[in-house]
Amino acid sequence: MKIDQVQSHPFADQRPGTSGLRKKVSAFQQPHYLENFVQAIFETQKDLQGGTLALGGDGRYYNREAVQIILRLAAGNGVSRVLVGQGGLLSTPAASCVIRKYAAQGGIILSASHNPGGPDKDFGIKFNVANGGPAPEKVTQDIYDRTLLMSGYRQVEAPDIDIDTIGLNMLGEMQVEVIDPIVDYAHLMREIFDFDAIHQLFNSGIFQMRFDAMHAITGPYAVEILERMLGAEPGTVINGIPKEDFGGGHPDPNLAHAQELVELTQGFDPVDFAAASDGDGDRNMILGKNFYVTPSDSLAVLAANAHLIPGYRSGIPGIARSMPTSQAADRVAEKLGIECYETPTGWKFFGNLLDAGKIAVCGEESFGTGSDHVREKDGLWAVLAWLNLLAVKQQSVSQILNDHWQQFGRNYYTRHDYEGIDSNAAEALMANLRRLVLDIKGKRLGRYRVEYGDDFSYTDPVDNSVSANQGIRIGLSGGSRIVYRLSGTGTVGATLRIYLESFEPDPEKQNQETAAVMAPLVALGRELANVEKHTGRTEPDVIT
Ligand code: VG1
Ligand code: CO
Repeated sequence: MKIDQVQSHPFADQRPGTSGLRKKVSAFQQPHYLENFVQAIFETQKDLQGGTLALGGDGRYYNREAVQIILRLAAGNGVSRVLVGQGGLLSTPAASCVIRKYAAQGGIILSASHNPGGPDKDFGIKFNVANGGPAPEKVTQDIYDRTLLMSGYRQVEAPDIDIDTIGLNMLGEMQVEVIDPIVDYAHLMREIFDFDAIHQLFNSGIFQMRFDAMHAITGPYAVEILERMLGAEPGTVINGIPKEDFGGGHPDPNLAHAQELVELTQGFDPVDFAAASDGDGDRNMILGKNFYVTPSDSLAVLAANAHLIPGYRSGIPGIARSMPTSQAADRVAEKLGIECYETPTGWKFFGNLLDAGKIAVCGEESFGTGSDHVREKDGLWAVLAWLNLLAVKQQSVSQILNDHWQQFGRNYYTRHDYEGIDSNAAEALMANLRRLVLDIKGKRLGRYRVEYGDDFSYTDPVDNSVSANQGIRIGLSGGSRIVYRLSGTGTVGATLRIYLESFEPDPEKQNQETAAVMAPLVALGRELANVEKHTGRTEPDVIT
């Protein structure tokens, strides 16, 4: 089969962010744009030559076209086998599972995660390495550096492959194996969790659940696992058919964007348990009857109770949380006598810790929880972990949380996002904060004393790589904290995130409204950063 050498020119804006390269669909549709980036992957990741690549995406607009483009490039660059999810689909955690199970040398995941999809919305591409996890910074830097030198790419000249039928195809010398995107992942879940106990819970007649797939990738996975394998009643999964534009919404499982689900946990005859996942299936939101579990608390609860789940029966060696995630997990680690690592935002920083066996459970405040079963955060894994706990403990979600807080104390938590602000203004705000924290230690701020202030720098304990400038931390007396960082996943302007937490050891005070408890700290956070002066905004766009 003929291999074309196509001439192109470099694009200056292909630096991957927190989780891959994300741009408007129109950017990816520019001639050579996707091709250049993928060529840079093949040229820098030499193991893929003669190796196996996993390929799939969250089904958003442009997914199918991108799959065909990447297949032609893979064949042009000497990849010997590509495992493609049927329909071009693979959730992010399923892609990680497939890479590991079939010992692929890497994977390409097409997704902009929780960002909206459609012709004028967002698209994205992520490269995962052989451990199944997001490429570490060294790899994304190599890829980016290569994109700046790109002068052409190699692709086979061939018609589209049928990606809708399971089976083996040839593209030139390269095997294209269209695989069931669900089955390997579902098997892995069955190995980890007590499916019998969860099955009984669903059959008890007194337990009702809804899972909101938000018109995104987890629909088919959740129908298979929850309804078919575990016997949840049909209709348990809502918005379960993936759409290219996610039904016009943000496939972002939080209180702002999963309103329909939240309502099912409230009012007359609320369900006992509800959960949602995002565009590519790696995020989760956990709700009980009239109850919202913050992702930071969810991580802490799962870590504290991991031994009740068959896959973690013998205990966990350690926990990790991203820096802005609340310190609830630290308290659990302390009681268990294990280490809790604080890493920069983004799942790629957990990879080394997981590979080295230093941790088994990890999470982020941004609705991400996962474990050493794959190397991505995993929405359905978190849902099954909660179901397993509910089945074993025979308690409600709110009882589990209240018990947890009594034992460990409660870390009230909230995050305020200011979206689409001017990039220069955002940079100026952060620069000011960087100066401010230089001598902030020991100062009094309202009722708090500052215990430390810095721009977070992380030294990976496994390979000693250093990641600096990962966000401003201000640690306050009594376990409170304010954290500032700019998002690395947006596609328009800048997004400022302010993360706030406040510790409450007194069980009598652990059932207050989060907004009321956090109000003084929120005000302090805004003042310190001069948010209004820099951005003109008085209120955040999203509060989670
Ligand atoms: C956000 C979250 C981060 C998460 C990342 C990818 O990044 O804060 O915790 O890992 O999204 O999640 P940022 O840079 O915008 O704050 V996903 O579900 O988009 O793959
Ligand atoms: Co995601």
